[in-house]
Amino acid sequence: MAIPVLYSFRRCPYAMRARLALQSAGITVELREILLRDKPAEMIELSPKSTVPVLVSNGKILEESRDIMDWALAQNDPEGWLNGYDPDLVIECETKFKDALDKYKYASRFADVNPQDQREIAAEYLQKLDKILNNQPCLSGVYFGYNDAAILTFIRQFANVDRGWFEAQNWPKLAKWLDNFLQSERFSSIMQKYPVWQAGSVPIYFPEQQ
Ligand SMILES: N[C@@H](CCC(=O)N[C@@H](CS)C(=O)NCC(=O)O)C(=O)O
Repeated sequence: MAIPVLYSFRRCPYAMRARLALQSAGITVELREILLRDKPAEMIELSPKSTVPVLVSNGKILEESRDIMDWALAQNDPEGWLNGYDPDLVIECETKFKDALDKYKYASRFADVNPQDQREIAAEYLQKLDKILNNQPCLSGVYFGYNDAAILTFIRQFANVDRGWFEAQNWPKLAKWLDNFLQSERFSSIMQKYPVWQAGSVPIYFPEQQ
Protein backbone atom coordinates (compact mmCIF):
# COMPACT_ATOMS: atom_id res chain seq x y z
CA MET A 1 0.00 0.00 0.00
CA ALA A 2 1.35 3.44 -0.91
CA ILE A 3 2.19 5.70 2.00
CA PRO A 4 -0.64 8.22 2.51
CA VAL A 5 0.15 11.90 1.94
CA LEU A 6 -0.83 14.58 4.45
CA TYR A 7 -0.88 18.23 3.39
CA SER A 8 -0.38 20.09 6.62
CA PHE A 9 0.41 23.47 8.13
CA ARG A 10 2.29 23.40 11.40
CA ARG A 11 0.25 25.96 13.38
CA CYS A 12 -3.21 25.12 12.04
CA PRO A 13 -5.30 23.67 14.91
CA TYR A 14 -7.14 21.38 12.49
CA ALA A 15 -3.89 20.03 11.04
CA MET A 16 -2.51 19.64 14.56
CA ARG A 17 -5.42 17.45 15.67
CA ALA A 18 -5.00 15.31 12.53
CA ARG A 19 -1.28 14.87 13.27
CA LEU A 20 -2.10 13.98 16.89
CA ALA A 21 -4.46 11.21 15.75
CA LEU A 22 -2.09 9.88 13.08
CA GLN A 23 0.68 9.75 15.64
CA SER A 24 -1.49 7.98 18.21
CA ALA A 25 -2.66 5.46 15.61
CA GLY A 26 0.95 4.92 14.53
CA ILE A 27 0.14 5.59 10.89
CA THR A 28 3.05 6.90 8.87
CA VAL A 29 2.29 9.54 6.28
CA GLU A 30 4.37 11.60 3.92
CA LEU A 31 3.97 15.05 5.45
CA ARG A 32 3.88 17.95 3.03
CA GLU A 33 4.21 21.23 4.89
CA ILE A 34 2.46 24.00 2.98
CA LEU A 35 2.04 27.76 3.20
CA LEU A 36 -1.57 28.93 3.35
CA ARG A 37 -0.70 31.97 1.24
CA ASP A 38 0.99 29.85 -1.45
CA LYS A 39 -0.75 26.48 -1.62
CA PRO A 40 0.76 23.90 -3.93
CA ALA A 41 -1.13 23.34 -7.21
CA GLU A 42 -1.10 19.57 -6.47
CA MET A 43 -3.15 20.13 -3.30
CA ILE A 44 -5.61 22.53 -4.94
CA GLU A 45 -6.19 20.03 -7.73
CA LEU A 46 -6.91 17.22 -5.27
CA SER A 47 -9.00 19.37 -2.95
CA PRO A 48 -10.43 22.50 -4.57
CA LYS A 49 -11.69 23.75 -1.20
CA SER A 50 -8.03 23.65 -0.19
CA THR A 51 -8.11 23.85 3.55
CA VAL A 52 -5.55 21.96 5.59
CA PRO A 53 -5.32 19.20 6.54
CA VAL A 54 -5.88 17.07 3.44
CA LEU A 55 -5.06 13.38 3.46
CA VAL A 56 -4.70 11.30 0.32
CA SER A 57 -4.61 7.53 0.65
CA ASN A 58 -4.89 5.17 -2.31
CA GLY A 59 -6.97 7.64 -4.27
CA LYS A 60 -9.22 8.47 -1.32
CA ILE A 61 -9.20 12.15 -0.35
CA LEU A 62 -10.11 13.29 3.15
CA GLU A 63 -10.42 17.04 3.52
CA GLU A 64 -11.91 17.39 7.00
CA SER A 65 -9.70 17.05 10.05
CA ARG A 66 -12.19 14.91 11.96
CA ASP A 67 -12.53 12.56 9.00
CA ILE A 68 -8.76 12.11 9.11
CA MET A 69 -8.87 11.42 12.85
CA ASP A 70 -11.70 8.92 12.38
CA TRP A 71 -9.92 7.24 9.45
CA ALA A 72 -6.69 6.85 11.44
CA LEU A 73 -8.32 5.61 14.65
CA ALA A 74 -10.61 3.17 12.84
CA GLN A 75 -7.46 1.40 11.65
CA ASN A 76 -5.60 1.43 14.92
CA ASP A 77 -6.52 2.84 18.30
CA PRO A 78 -3.85 1.62 20.72
CA GLU A 79 -4.53 4.35 23.29
CA GLY A 80 -8.31 3.84 23.22
CA TRP A 81 -9.01 7.36 21.95
CA LEU A 82 -12.45 6.41 20.74
CA ASN A 83 -13.51 5.45 24.28
CA GLY A 84 -15.31 8.40 25.75
CA TYR A 85 -15.51 10.26 22.45
CA ASP A 86 -18.14 12.97 22.81
CA PRO A 87 -18.99 14.33 19.35
CA ASP A 88 -21.30 17.02 20.77
CA LEU A 89 -18.51 18.50 22.88
CA VAL A 90 -16.14 18.51 19.88
CA ILE A 91 -18.73 20.00 17.54
CA GLU A 92 -19.48 22.78 20.02
CA CYS A 93 -15.77 23.59 19.93
CA GLU A 94 -15.74 23.79 16.14
CA THR A 95 -18.88 25.90 15.88
CA LYS A 96 -19.89 28.20 18.73
CA PHE A 97 -16.46 28.35 20.40
CA LYS A 98 -14.42 28.65 17.18
CA ASP A 99 -16.71 31.34 15.83
CA ALA A 100 -16.25 33.40 19.01
CA LEU A 101 -12.50 32.68 19.03
CA ASP A 102 -12.10 34.03 15.48
CA LYS A 103 -14.10 37.15 16.30
CA TYR A 104 -12.10 37.70 19.49
CA LYS A 105 -8.74 37.11 17.82
CA TYR A 106 -9.42 38.84 14.51
CA ALA A 107 -12.06 41.38 15.60
CA SER A 108 -10.93 43.98 13.05
CA ARG A 109 -11.83 41.62 10.20
CA PHE A 110 -15.48 41.65 11.25
CA ALA A 111 -17.92 44.52 11.17
CA ASP A 112 -19.52 45.51 14.48
CA VAL A 113 -17.79 42.95 16.62
CA ASN A 114 -16.74 43.62 20.18
CA PRO A 115 -13.84 41.29 21.01
CA GLN A 116 -14.64 41.31 24.74
CA ASP A 117 -18.19 40.10 24.07
CA GLN A 118 -16.81 37.32 21.90
CA ARG A 119 -14.30 36.41 24.59
CA GLU A 120 -17.19 36.06 27.04
CA ILE A 121 -19.05 33.73 24.67
CA ALA A 122 -15.92 31.61 24.25
CA ALA A 123 -15.34 31.65 28.01
CA GLU A 124 -18.71 29.95 28.62
CA TYR A 125 -17.39 26.92 26.76
CA LEU A 126 -14.14 27.05 28.71
CA GLN A 127 -16.05 27.10 32.01
CA LYS A 128 -17.91 24.03 30.85
CA LEU A 129 -14.61 22.27 30.06
CA ASP A 130 -13.23 23.28 33.46
CA LYS A 131 -16.25 21.66 35.14
CA ILE A 132 -15.69 18.42 33.24
CA LEU A 133 -12.01 18.50 34.19
CA ASN A 134 -12.98 18.92 37.81
CA ASN A 135 -14.22 15.32 37.76
CA GLN A 136 -11.66 13.69 35.49
CA PRO A 137 -8.11 14.52 34.39
CA CYS A 138 -8.86 14.58 30.67
CA LEU A 139 -11.84 15.46 28.50
CA SER A 140 -11.98 11.84 27.36
CA GLY A 141 -11.91 10.47 30.90
CA VAL A 142 -8.87 9.20 32.79
CA TYR A 143 -6.61 9.27 29.75
CA PHE A 144 -5.88 11.69 26.95
CA GLY A 145 -8.10 10.80 24.00
CA TYR A 146 -10.13 12.00 21.06
CA ASN A 147 -11.93 14.86 22.82
CA ASP A 148 -8.65 16.21 24.19
CA ALA A 149 -6.83 16.06 20.85
CA ALA A 150 -9.75 17.55 18.94
CA ILE A 151 -10.30 20.46 21.35
CA LEU A 152 -6.91 21.34 22.89
CA THR A 153 -5.41 22.88 19.80
CA PHE A 154 -8.19 25.48 19.70
CA ILE A 155 -7.91 26.26 23.41
CA ARG A 156 -4.19 26.84 22.90
CA GLN A 157 -5.03 29.35 20.19
CA PHE A 158 -7.51 31.10 22.46
CA ALA A 159 -5.07 31.24 25.39
CA ASN A 160 -2.37 32.74 23.17
CA VAL A 161 -4.50 35.75 22.21
CA ASP A 162 -3.99 37.26 25.67
CA ARG A 163 -2.00 35.00 27.97
CA GLY A 164 -2.25 37.36 30.94
CA TRP A 165 -6.04 37.45 30.77
CA PHE A 166 -6.30 33.69 30.26
CA GLU A 167 -4.12 32.98 33.27
CA ALA A 168 -6.06 35.40 35.48
CA GLN A 169 -9.34 33.48 34.99
CA ASN A 170 -10.78 31.04 37.45
CA TRP A 171 -10.44 27.81 35.48
CA PRO A 172 -7.62 26.01 37.29
CA LYS A 173 -8.32 22.55 35.91
CA LEU A 174 -8.52 23.83 32.37
CA ALA A 175 -5.27 25.78 32.74
CA LYS A 176 -3.52 22.71 34.15
CA TRP A 177 -4.86 20.47 31.38
CA LEU A 178 -3.61 22.90 28.73
CA ASP A 179 -0.28 23.28 30.45
CA ASN A 180 0.23 19.51 30.72
CA PHE A 181 -0.37 19.23 27.00
CA LEU A 182 1.95 22.09 26.07
CA GLN A 183 4.73 20.53 28.16
CA SER A 184 4.21 17.06 26.72
CA GLU A 185 6.38 15.04 24.39
CA ARG A 186 3.20 14.43 22.40
CA PHE A 187 2.87 18.13 21.66
CA SER A 188 6.51 18.78 20.85
CA SER A 189 6.63 15.81 18.50
CA ILE A 190 3.69 17.05 16.42
CA MET A 191 5.11 20.59 16.33
CA GLN A 192 8.43 19.78 14.66
CA LYS A 193 9.35 22.32 12.00
CA TYR A 194 9.64 21.06 8.46
CA PRO A 195 10.70 22.80 5.26
CA VAL A 196 7.91 23.82 2.92
CA TRP A 197 7.13 21.04 0.44
CA GLN A 198 7.66 21.47 -3.28
CA ALA A 199 7.21 18.92 -6.06
CA GLY A 200 10.38 16.87 -6.09
CA SER A 201 11.27 17.54 -2.43
CA VAL A 202 12.82 14.71 -0.46
CA PRO A 203 9.86 13.07 1.32
CA ILE A 204 9.43 13.74 5.02
CA TYR A 205 7.74 11.01 7.01
CA PHE A 206 5.55 11.63 10.03
CA PRO A 207 5.53 10.50 12.80
CA GLU A 208 9.30 10.47 12.82
CA GLN A 209 10.67 6.97 13.15
CA GLN A 210 12.25 6.39 16.56
N1 LIG B 1 -13.36 22.02 8.53
C1 LIG B 1 -11.98 22.00 8.17
C2 LIG B 1 -11.35 23.35 8.49
C3 LIG B 1 -9.87 23.44 8.13
C4 LIG B 1 -9.39 24.88 8.08
O1 LIG B 1 -10.20 25.82 8.06
N2 LIG B 1 -8.07 25.08 8.01
C5 LIG B 1 -7.56 26.41 7.79
C6 LIG B 1 -6.18 26.63 8.39
S1 LIG B 1 -6.19 26.56 10.16
C7 LIG B 1 -7.38 26.63 6.30
O2 LIG B 1 -6.84 25.78 5.62
N3 LIG B 1 -7.84 27.77 5.79
C8 LIG B 1 -7.73 28.06 4.39
C9 LIG B 1 -6.90 29.26 4.11
O3 LIG B 1 -6.46 29.94 5.04
O4 LIG B 1 -6.66 29.51 2.93
C10 LIG B 1 -11.29 20.84 8.89
O5 LIG B 1 -11.79 20.41 9.93
O6 LIG B 1 -10.28 20.32 8.40
